[in-house]
Amino acid sequence: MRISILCLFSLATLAAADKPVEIPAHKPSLMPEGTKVTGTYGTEAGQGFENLLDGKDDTVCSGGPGTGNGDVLRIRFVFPKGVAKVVGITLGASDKFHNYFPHEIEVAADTGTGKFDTVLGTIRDLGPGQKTYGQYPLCKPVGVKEIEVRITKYEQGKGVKRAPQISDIGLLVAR
Ligand SMILES: [Ca+2]
Repeated sequence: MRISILCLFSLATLAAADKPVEIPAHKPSLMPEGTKVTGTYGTEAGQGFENLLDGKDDTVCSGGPGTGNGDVLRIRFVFPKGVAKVVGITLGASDKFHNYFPHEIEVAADTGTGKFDTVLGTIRDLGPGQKTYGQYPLCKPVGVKEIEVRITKYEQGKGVKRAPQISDIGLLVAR
């Protein structure tokens, strides 16, 4: 038992350290129909978490005043049936005015344990506007029930501190 726990820990450590892993050919995918999205911070009116799901860059999710207080910010996606062969995520653009944008995002999954205890990987060197936009393969294919996007480092802006703006979050799945 002790050995298997150590093995799990080692795998998580490897993923978090961004060691090279063989990631098969993949394609971007919107979050499945019926996905429920919530976050640990408040959003501006009309710019809520649901705007992350529509595949459109002109609908954005923006934090309310004071939400960018330095804490790790979490956005959770609960899938109606689970999704097979996930290898990463896609991100839309961030704040084009260079005020509120992510630097680093960790992606964790619930693979059926009921906890977000599988770290798929960490995305570094994000930034304002199009610098955050892109496809981010992270891991070997894994089946997931839920995803937690953790914004671990971010620009808080000057004056009013806000959680980073993001226009969309999708999945990357193996072909
Ligand atoms: Ca959107």
